[in-house]
Amino acid sequence: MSTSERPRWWRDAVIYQVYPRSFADANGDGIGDIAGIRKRLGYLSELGVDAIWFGPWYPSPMADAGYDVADFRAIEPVFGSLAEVEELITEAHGQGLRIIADLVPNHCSDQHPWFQAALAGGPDAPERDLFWFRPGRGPDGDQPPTDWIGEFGGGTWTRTTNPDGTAGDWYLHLFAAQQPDFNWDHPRVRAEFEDILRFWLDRGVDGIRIDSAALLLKDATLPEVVAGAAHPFHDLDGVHDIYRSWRRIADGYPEPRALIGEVWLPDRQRFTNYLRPDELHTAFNFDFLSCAWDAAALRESIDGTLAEHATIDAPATWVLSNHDVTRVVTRYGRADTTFSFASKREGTYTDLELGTVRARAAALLSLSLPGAAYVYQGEELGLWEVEDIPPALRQDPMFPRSGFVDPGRDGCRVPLPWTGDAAPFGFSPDDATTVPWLPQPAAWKDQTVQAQTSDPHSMLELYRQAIRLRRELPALGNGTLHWLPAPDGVLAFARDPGFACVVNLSDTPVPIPPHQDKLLASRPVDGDLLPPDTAVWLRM
Ligand code: TEU
Ligand code: CA
Repeated sequence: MSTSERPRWWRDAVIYQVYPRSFADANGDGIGDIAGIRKRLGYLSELGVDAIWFGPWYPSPMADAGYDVADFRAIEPVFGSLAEVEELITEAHGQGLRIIADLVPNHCSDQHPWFQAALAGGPDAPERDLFWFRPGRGPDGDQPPTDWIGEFGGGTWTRTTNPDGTAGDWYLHLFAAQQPDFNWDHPRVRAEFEDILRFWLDRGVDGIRIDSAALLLKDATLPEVVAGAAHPFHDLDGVHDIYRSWRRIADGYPEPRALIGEVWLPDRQRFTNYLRPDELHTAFNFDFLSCAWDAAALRESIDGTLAEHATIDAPATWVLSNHDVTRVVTRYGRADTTFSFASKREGTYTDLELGTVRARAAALLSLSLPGAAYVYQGEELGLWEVEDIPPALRQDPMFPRSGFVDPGRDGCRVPLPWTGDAAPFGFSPDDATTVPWLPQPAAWKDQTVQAQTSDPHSMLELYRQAIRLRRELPALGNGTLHWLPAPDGVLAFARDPGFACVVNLSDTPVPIPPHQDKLLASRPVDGDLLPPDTAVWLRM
């Protein structure tokens, strides 16, 4: 289908997340690149997805895997060139695939020219106003301006040294110290990002994923974080004006463009505020991503999501994982199947076989709920979290910033296995000079695209069939559902015309409701009993 035929495509798309460092490495330096992605585009169109979201591809010192951006209008040379990205966009469009770029407006790299000028110019540099420079507390100014805890753990301020060598002001960074926060109260910051937005939309990008979208504004009086009081940097009301102006820009293009928010907020109403008709088009459903493998909890998450989105006619999204969270197969194999940044601990026992069975059922659940669905690269291969990466090879700043307690996010970012029996599994060419930037487990020989292709029981073929059916069946995609009567521990819903999905999360087999055909099951179903941890799609 050509990309112009479905105007509000984001409402029911299947969106595949490519993590550029780990997708495919064409030049053999062990790091994924644009040329590698272009070689593997056929894989994505064959998988049947509608759009591809690319993690940040900008020049970056990689203090936070590219979320520390040094130039928002160029491409990291390790990944390739702007010309190659332009060709990628054209090729993807030719195959009916839409492209989503990742924009990081909350902060930049400490190597960004504005921040460099702010440091070099000393305390009076006008560029300091583009960031949050403040004197320290205490007689010598050696105490940070606030005691805020950053999103990666640890403090949020780093002290600078003046050009004359004396100790200077502190600057704010909600993430790593190499990621100074922009001051969004400054008109130049706003104008700059409107221009950057146009830069990418002008290049034919169909959507923009907005990183840390709820964090941009800060309370300039810098109060401490107090339970029950307004938070100094989460979800300030004024942030909505920024997205209203971005929406006007996006809507100014003839072809439909989508703004997609990364909004982590526990309050569903505060979350959907970002999706009002004149703001963002859609946002990731982290409520669903964080939910336990439990029928009552999932039903509550699904109902709460749909009800809240319906109030403003916004499309729901269904997300099982991304590059920040524990891989689904690992999470669902643990005793505690929820996700939270605070309780993410490696080495907790996990039953990968059980986790895989559940992840298969979860795939059929998330691909049949009303709205859009996201697939994080490797989810379709059933990859698990790599928990034994040697500490010396870990790259994620979360690891050192947590005092080496939180293992960080490297375990879900290991390069994809494509072919062959040994690392690099076709991720890099056979004659590559360098090993992949994170080591791949030897056991991934059974998880490669090649090994799974044509195996009717593989995760990959399950995803391929489910996405194909989702395209064929008019009942799937955006719309509504109604719940069917079901025993405790079972999710059963129907969608018109003539479709039902039943997921058994209880520990005993349950009868499958009367139906015409079984369209697809997450594992073999014998007769009319649905085994535990299994999902089935039915023609009614
Ligand atoms: O993640 C943002 C993010 O996960 C936090 O804002 C989240 O709210 C917090 O950790 C919860 O306590 C995005 C990217 O996805 C991530 O990879 C980057 O490291 C981060 O922004 C900084 O750019
Ligand atoms: Ca490379």
